[in-house]
Amino acid sequence: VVPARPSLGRRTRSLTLLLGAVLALGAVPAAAADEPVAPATTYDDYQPGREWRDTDGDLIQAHGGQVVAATDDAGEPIWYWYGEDRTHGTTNTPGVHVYSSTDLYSWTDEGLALQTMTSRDQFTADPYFAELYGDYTDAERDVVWRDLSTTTPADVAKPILERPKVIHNEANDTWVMWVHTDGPSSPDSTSSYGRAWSGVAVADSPTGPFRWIDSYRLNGVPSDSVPWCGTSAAYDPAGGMARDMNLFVDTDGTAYIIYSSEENRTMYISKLDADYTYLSAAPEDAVQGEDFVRILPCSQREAPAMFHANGQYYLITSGATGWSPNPARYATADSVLGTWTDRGNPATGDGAATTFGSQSTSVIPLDPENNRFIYMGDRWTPGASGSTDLGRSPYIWLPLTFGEGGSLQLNNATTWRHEDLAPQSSWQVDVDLDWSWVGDDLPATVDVTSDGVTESQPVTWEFTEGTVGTVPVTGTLADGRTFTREVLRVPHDLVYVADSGAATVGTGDAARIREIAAAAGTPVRNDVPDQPLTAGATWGWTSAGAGVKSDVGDDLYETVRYAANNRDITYTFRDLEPGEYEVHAGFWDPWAHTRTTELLVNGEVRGTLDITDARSSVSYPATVAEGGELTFTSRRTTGESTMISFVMVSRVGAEPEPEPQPQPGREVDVVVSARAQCWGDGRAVVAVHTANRDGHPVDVRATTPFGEKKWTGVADGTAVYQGFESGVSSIAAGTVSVAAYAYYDGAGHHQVRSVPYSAVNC
Ligand SMILES: [Ca+2]
Repeated sequence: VVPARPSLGRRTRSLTLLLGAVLALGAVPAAAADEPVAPATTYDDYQPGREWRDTDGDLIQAHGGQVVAATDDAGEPIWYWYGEDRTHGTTNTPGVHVYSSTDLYSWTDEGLALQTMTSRDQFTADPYFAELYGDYTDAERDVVWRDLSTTTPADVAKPILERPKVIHNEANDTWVMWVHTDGPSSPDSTSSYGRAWSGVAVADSPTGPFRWIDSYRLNGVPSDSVPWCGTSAAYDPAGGMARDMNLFVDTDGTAYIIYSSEENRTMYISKLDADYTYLSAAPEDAVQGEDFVRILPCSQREAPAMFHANGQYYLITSGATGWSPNPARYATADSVLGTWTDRGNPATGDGAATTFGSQSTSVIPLDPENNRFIYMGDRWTPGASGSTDLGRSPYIWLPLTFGEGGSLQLNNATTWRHEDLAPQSSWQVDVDLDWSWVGDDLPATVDVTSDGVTESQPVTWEFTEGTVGTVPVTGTLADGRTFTREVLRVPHDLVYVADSGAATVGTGDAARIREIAAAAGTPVRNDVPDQPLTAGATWGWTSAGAGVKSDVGDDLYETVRYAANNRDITYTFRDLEPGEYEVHAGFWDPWAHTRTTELLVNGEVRGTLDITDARSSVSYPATVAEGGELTFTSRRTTGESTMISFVMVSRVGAEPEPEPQPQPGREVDVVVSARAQCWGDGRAVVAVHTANRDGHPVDVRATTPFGEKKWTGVADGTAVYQGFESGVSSIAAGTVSVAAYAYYDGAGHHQVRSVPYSAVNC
C-alpha cells in the first residue's frame, strides 16, 4: 500500500505568478544563482536553450526527464514533467522533481516526487519518511538507504539517480517510477557507476510521494551466445547492466523498460510485469523474444526515447560521449520486442552532428492521433569538477516531423509553438528501383499513397552521391516532397568488375552486378573480385605494398584497396577487343581523411577527385588500341595516399544502334503536371511541375490564372517547379498552359501542353 501523500513537500504558488503573465517573452531577467530569483515566469513558446523557470521564477530542475500526459482531479488534461534535480551538481541530488502544466510552456513546481535521504534518522524522525517507510523491515530500509542516501563518507562515491521516468498503471491506478540508480559496486569501490542498476518506486499520485522498492540488474543473454562488444568482464552480455533507461507503455497496456547495457554498448528492451514494478520474468527465467530483446548490439547507444507513430515503434538514441553531444540515431520496429532497424540520424543540416547541441531524453506525445511529437533533449553543461553548473543545463525541445515511409526528421528551431507543428500525414512511394542501368532514365512517375489514396505523380531524380554501384538517389515529387532509395547502378555491357579490396565476390552488390550482367547476355569476364597483376594475368592491380580495408564486406564501395607511401594504384585490363569502352571507378574513404587524387586512363589525366566518406564515382570514355590493353590509375596529389573501391570496364557501341535521326519541327518532350493545393497559411496555390525528357536543354513558360513564369536552359533530365499563389482560400477548377521550346540540329522545336487542375477549398 502506498501511503497517502503528505501535505508537506508541495510548494505554494506565489502571488508573483500574476506578474509573470504580463512579462513579455524573453524578458526574463538573467539572475545569478545567488541573487533573488526573477518574478514569476510564464511562457507562450519554446526557445530551445533559453533559461526555463517555473511559475515561481525558479530554474526548472527536471534534467534527463520525461513529460507524461495525465488527467487532473477535475478531469482536465494536465502534463507532468519529471526529471533529475541537479541543484547540487552531479551528486547529492534532492531527488526527482515534478512540475505540472496545462500548456507545456509554463510549469508549476509540484515539489519532489521522490526524495533522497540525508540521515538514517529520517526513517523515524522525519514525518515524510516515517510515514512512507513505516512498515519497512530493517533490511528493506537498508535498500532504501543504499540507493537514496546522499551523505556518505568522503572517500566513498555517492549514489547516483539519473533519467527518472514515470508511467501510470491504469489497471491498479498507481504511478510507477524507474530510475537509473548507480554507485559503488562494493563497499571499497570508489566508482559512481559500478552497479549499473535500475531502481523502482511507486506512488498513488503523479506528484508522489514515490516509495522506493528496490534496484536490480536486468536481463542479459548467456555469455557465450553472442560476440562480446569489448574484452573486459564489464562487457559480459550476461551481466544485465542497466544504465541510461526509459519506459514505454504500449496500446495494450504492456509496459517495457529500455536500457543501455553491456557497458553501454548494447540496448535491451525488457517487458515489465502487470504491476510495472519488476520484469515480466526474473533474468534467470526470461525468454529472449518473449520477455526481452537485445537490439543495436555493440553500437554504443545511450539516452533511449521510444514512441509509437505511423503504425510503427520509434527509438531515438544518442551516442555515448559523456556530457558532450553527438549525432542521434533512430531505429524502427513493427513491434516492441520485434526486429529493430537502424535508420540513421533524424537530424540533418547544420548542427546535425551534435543533435543541435543536445542529448535525447524522451519524446512527448503532443497529439499522437495526428503524429505530432516533441523531441525532449538536454544540453548538458557540467562545468568544472564539483560545479553546480549542471543544474543550469538547458532543455532542448524541438519539433519532430515524418517523411516518406515514416522516416523521422528532427527539426532545429530557435522559437516555435505547437501551431508550427502541423498534423503529419503518412505517405509512401511505391517504385521498383532495386537496380537500374547506368545511362537509362529512371521512372518519370511514381505511385504515391497519401493517407490511403494512391495517385501517380511526376518525379525528378538526383544522385546524392556516386552514380555507379549502390548509391543513394533522392526523388522529388511535383509538390516538393522528397524521398530516398538506395539503387544499384549497373553499367551496360560490362567486361570486367574489379571489386578492390574484396576477398570474395560474396553475396552483396558485386554478386548482383554479375548476375544482372549474365542475365543480359554479357557475363563479366573475371571470376575473382580482386587480384595483383602477375605475369600472364589478364587483369589486376599494381601498387607495391598496397593494403586493404574491410576485405570481407559485401558492398563494392566499402571494400577498399589503399596505396602505401603515396604510390599510384593502377588497374590493368588485357585481351580486350580494340574499340570504344568506358571505365567506371568508385571511391569511399572509411577514415574520412583528406585525399586528393588524379585519375588517369591509359596514362592520360582525365580528372581530379577528393576522396571522402561520401560515395563518389567517375566514368570516362576509353579507347582500346591494337594490343587490347586498358589502364586506370589513381595518383595521389595531396593528403593521404590514394585508394580505390572498384574499377569496372564496359564496352561501348559494340553493336551500334542506329543514330536517332533529327526530326525538324518535332514536338519537345516535356512532362507537365498541375495541382491545386492548400499551403500552410490557408491560401490556395496552383503547383506546376515540368520535367524535361527531351534530350536537349529547353526553355519553358508556364501560364496560369495567377501568373506566368519563364525558365531558360532547363537541362535534360531535370525539372522546374513553381507554386502560383492565388491569394485566396478557394479557387475553381482551371487550366495551366505550359509551352516548351528547344533549338538544335539547326531547327527550332516546340510543344504547348494544357493541363487541368481541380478546384480546392482551403
Ligand atoms: Ca570494393
